[in-house]
Amino acid sequence: MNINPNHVDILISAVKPEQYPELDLPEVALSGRSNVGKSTFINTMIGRKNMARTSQQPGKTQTLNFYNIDNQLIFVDVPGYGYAKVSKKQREAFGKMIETYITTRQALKLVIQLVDLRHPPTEDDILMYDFLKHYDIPTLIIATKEDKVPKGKIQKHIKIIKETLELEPGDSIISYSSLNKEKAPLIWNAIDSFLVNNSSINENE
Ligand SMILES: Nc1nc2c(ncn2[C@@H]2O[C@H](COP(=O)(O)OP(=O)(O)OP(=O)(O)O)[C@@H](O)[C@H]2O)c(=O)[nH]1
Ligand SMILES: [Mg+2]
Repeated sequence: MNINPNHVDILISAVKPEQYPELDLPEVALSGRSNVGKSTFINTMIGRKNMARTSQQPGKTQTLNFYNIDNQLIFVDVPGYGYAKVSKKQREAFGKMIETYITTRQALKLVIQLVDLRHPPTEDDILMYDFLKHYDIPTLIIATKEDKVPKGKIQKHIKIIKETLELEPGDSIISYSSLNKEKAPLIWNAIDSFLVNNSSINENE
């Protein structure tokens, strides 16, 4: 996929379905723990510094943020889970918002679930992956912060993630560093083939 970073727009920040954009484009949503690097991932994949707001403080993203990527697809930045300082009420509201989006959105073609390459997936990561599999959502796992793991240990960490999540055969995992962005073209290819092969999920909704 060839993306022109000058043709990337934030469309809308939504909390409920009436606010989702009405564009006939496939949507790719980002899920993962707070601070795992979802917003940074979007920025580095599109070659823009600050399109999606990032922060060293967890809990930065609080709405579903839709980004029109060069009229080819829409990235949906989603609030992270597992951030202790968010109130119980807010956590429930985020949970509901994400669940509604993932289970009803016809345009959703792929969820990119980000996990931290340094550590085994958390309980929340496992719950999220199981939730996606329960709804048959095609999933690409990106293991972030690859630059913080010694080169010789990367494969071992990937194996632990695969085993802990009990990754399904159709799902792939790619490690990634947003500092060097070396794998961005590879990930674009993976996204591309998911979009070609999975044109319809949630089609009965
Ligand atoms: N070293 C390194 N740091 C990263 C990488 N990706 C993200 N970070 C850093 O991790 C921190 C959190 O990144 P964000 O992109 O804001 O995380 P997020 O998942 O969007 O967080 P929420 O919006 O709270 O859910 C920032 O300080 C990033 O610079 C990476 O590949 N390598
Ligand atoms: Mg974010």
